[in-house]
Amino acid sequence: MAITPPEQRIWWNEPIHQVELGWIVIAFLWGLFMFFFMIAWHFIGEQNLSTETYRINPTAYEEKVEAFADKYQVGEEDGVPVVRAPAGEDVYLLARLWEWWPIIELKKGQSYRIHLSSADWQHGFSLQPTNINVQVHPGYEHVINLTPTEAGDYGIICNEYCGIGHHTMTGRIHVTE
Ligand SMILES: [Cu+2]
Repeated sequence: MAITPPEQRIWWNEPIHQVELGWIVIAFLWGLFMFFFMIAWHFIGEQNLSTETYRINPTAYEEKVEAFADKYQVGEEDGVPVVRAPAGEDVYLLARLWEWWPIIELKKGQSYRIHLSSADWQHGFSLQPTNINVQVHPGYEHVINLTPTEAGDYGIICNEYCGIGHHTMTGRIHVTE
């Protein structure tokens, strides 16, 4: 079948079918409801974390993360440093093509200030299996106050498509007793 123009060239002046109009109205109202309910989810679902955010140069952030890793490194897994920061300390995590660096070790019940930023493109910080998601942008340093409540191994995945190696962009947080 050939692709032919619509019978009425001025198709946008055709009357809308009742059913179609009904669905447009429903979708529009639902969109509005979801938009305003985002504020409620901050309180009800403990989602949409509050972060402090600062402007930073991506290279300066990368240097901060490296200094942090050098200072507190306690081991290595698959060539990636395992870093154990003292309780209450600032913890730095870097997103870059295509890894979350370094591997972090935290203690259950202790509070930390987790810093997140990217060295290159936009990435998504998704902590598995919990429901913590933060958009990570180069040039912005986000700080989250975090107190792990359960020991175990947590995975970080990138949930913002960032190129050919996106699916390999993972990281780890170990929470010890
Ligand atoms: Cu990514």
